[in-house]
Amino acid sequence: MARILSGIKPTGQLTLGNYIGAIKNFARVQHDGEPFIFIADLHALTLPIDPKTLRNNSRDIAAYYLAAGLDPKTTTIFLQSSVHEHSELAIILQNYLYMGELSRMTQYKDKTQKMDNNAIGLGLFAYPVLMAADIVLYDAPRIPVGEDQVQHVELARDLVKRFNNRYGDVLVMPKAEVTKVGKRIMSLSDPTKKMSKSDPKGDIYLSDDLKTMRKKIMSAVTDLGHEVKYDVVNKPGISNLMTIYSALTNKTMEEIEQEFANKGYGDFKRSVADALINEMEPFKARYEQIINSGIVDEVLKEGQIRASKAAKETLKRVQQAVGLYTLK
Ligand code: AQP
Repeated sequence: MARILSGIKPTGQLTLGNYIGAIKNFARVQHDGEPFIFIADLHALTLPIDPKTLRNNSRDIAAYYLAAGLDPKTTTIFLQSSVHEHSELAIILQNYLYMGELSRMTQYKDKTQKMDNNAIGLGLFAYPVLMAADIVLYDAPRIPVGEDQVQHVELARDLVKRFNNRYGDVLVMPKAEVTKVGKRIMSLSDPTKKMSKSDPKGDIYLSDDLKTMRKKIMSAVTDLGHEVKYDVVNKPGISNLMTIYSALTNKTMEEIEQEFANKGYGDFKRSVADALINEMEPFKARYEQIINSGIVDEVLKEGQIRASKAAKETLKRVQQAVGLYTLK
């Protein structure tokens, strides 16, 4: 069974974008591979974050993974920082990615746009190096991510090509698998922008209560006209709500257009809100049960053991390939 690798950064409250683009997708693919799903806590340090918030966010993500149905018996769920091989491999791999490549990454450019050069940490610049290490450490060919992370996976592919050309067949070539529906959920207040943890405007948070979720959907920005039609260029707001509805109900865009053919935006929004509540009510109840039990730490401990075992083997292979003198 091919390995699957992905994770989420505990930088803030998870959004509906993280749920549809990542978590729900992890739950879907978990049975047709051997998944390693982690909490990317080292990546969360690349911008200032309060230590208590980071700790709470990290536990939260583990609980959300479990609430979404990830089965810890078959899916290895772990904290990135609990497997020291991630950092060790990154130190080696940083020599195979170049400054020019790193400075062209969209996420780096976006995040540093308004920052003073003197305040940009090396970690933010080198983020894709650590992410490449995360990916190759588990010999995983399958990397399920939202669309915004594809560029980083492509860079990891360049690195693997470069590394293997020099040392032989050492690293497994990864490939991004983008969620079919919901690869980029947009902000509800500005549907031309990605719904993002770091930009709270127009977000639905998984921590929002059900009433707030409904209110946010009902007040989402829509477009001119009254037709429920999938047209990203001319109807970005309605198209975004259709994507959310489709991801929650498994209905195609054509089916949704037919369902609301003679109805207005109000009716459509009510149905989107109903579908969201329908899914979030039991999901949030499971989360509450999990977060208030000892299960999160148990799962993370077991995950650390299993992930470390896999990571050690790859790190050793890389160390030997580049000529580090490894002891038995
Ligand atoms: N809006 C989105 N639509 C679909 N997928 C999304 N993802 C994030 N936002 C959306 C996917 O969730 C996974 C984890 O993302 P991440 O937290 O590691 O990175 P991110 O996407 O860069 O995070 P944010 O939300 O922009 O906030 P910051 O940067 O502050 O943490 C990924 O698979 C991502 O594609």
